Formats: sequence, structure tokens, C-alpha cells
Amino acid sequence: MSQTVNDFFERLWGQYIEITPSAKKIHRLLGKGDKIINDHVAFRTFNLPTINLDVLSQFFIDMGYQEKGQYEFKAKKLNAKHFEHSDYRLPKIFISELKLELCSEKLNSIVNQCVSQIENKALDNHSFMYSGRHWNVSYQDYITLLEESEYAAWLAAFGFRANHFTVSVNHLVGYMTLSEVNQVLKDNQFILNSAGGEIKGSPEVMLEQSSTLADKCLIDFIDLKKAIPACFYEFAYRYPQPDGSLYQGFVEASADKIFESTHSGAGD
Ligand code: OOG
Ligand code: NI
Repeated sequence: MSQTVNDFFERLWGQYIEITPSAKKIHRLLGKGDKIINDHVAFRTFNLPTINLDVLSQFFIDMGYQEKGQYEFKAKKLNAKHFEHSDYRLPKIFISELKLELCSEKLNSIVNQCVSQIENKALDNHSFMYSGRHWNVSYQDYITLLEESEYAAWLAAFGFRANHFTVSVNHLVGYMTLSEVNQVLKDNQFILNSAGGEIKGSPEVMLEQSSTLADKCLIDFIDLKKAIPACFYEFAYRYPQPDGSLYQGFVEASADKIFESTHSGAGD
């Protein structure tokens, strides 16, 4: 794999673990110091012309990725696509976008205020994907967004970065199943997202997924500092298709629950 692509994912990972300390610990726990193959990395955006799904996709197409699947999450008002690279060591890319035309005027006005602060030149380079937040936002606006769309609130607070990395359990040395991985995580006091059950999916849909609940991160809002759910870590196990190759798509019903890994956990 090229130095540029390698460097991209290293920087993306570096930015991700800064606010996801549990991912760093789990990476060490599961990988025992060896390299871990990632199944995919997920990104979130708004469907505004300057930063929509197609605009962000271009960074990955330029890195040699190809579009493979399209998804729709009606209740969450999201579209998504996934991209694959011919080098299996490179993660698939999952990008979703919030359909703002289906959201309230209030949400649109907060989002537009944020996005209008992105300088054009920030979009010249794929480093945009780990450029974080280009704006200041108040906790009040964060809460207003949260009431309508957890996705919009997360994006306003964290900006552009990996929402999660995903360990490929198929390539993980020493583990045969996703439930073995989940057990080790729980034995080590990590908290799993139990929305829709700890394991989302099944052999029938050829994909099983689990994820941690997002770590909390102290965010510097305009009006105050507050710890809110940041990023999570995901684990995926893929089943072989009739031709023997592993299924590479995503499962909408499971993804719908994975999105909820950035919701505030019970007891908050
Ligand atoms: C993406 C959720 C979907 C998956 O693996 O199904 C997903 C997100 O939370 O932004 O990553
Ligand atoms: Ni995922």
C-alpha cells in the first residue's frame, strides 16, 4: 500500500485514539502488539454541497477506492455508501450524510452557521477527513440539535474525524468468534452497546457486529465545558458467500443500531 494511504490511516487513527482511549487499550488487548486489520472506518457528514457524501467520497476514490454499496436509514434521515479497496489490508470506508431538507429550520440554521466557517482550502486535501471541528458551537445549540438528531449533534461537536474504527475479527489472531471477543471485552470492564442485542446481525445476513459505547470526551463549547459521548470501537465478523469469499456489504438493520453507540448510556 502506498506511503500516502498508509500515512492517511495512521493520522486518522492517531486523531481517533486521542478522544477514544478505550480503543487504544482494546487495540493492545486484542492485538497483543501485532497489527490489527480493520474491517472498516466510518465517517459522518451533512448533505450540504461543499461537504456532502459525494465530495468526501472523492478523497477515497483518489486513494484507489471504489463505490460498492448504498444504504438508506429513513428514521434517522441518513443516506450512506460504502467503498472498498483492492488491497484487503485497507479498511472499507462507510460514509453517511444527514438529509437536511428533512430536518427543521432551526437545525438547518445551526448547521449552516457551523459549516459556513469551513475555509475552502481545507477541502483541497484528504487531511480534511481528520480536520475535526472548523467552528465554535454552544452547548445550548448542541442540546437543540440533540433533541432532533443525535447524529447532527455529534457532528457539530466533533467535526470531521473517524466516528469509529472496526476490528476485523476474521483476521484477528487467537479469536474464532465475535462472542469470544465480546467476552474478553466484558471481562476487562469495557461496556458494549446493547441496543438491538450485543451482537447485531447473524450468519443468515452474513455479518455480525458489536461495538463499545462511545467514550465520553470533555468538549469546549462556547458557553461551558461538558463531557459528551465521542467515538466508539466496533468489531465485525463476516461469513463466506456461496463462492467462498467473505460477504463485504453492510446490513441496514444492524447499522441502524450501531449508529446508536454514540447515544448517552443509561444512567446519564
Ligand atoms: C455508522 C454506523 C453504521 C456499521 O458498521 O454498520 C456502521 C455511524 O455510526 O456513523 O458503521
Ligand atoms: Ni461500523
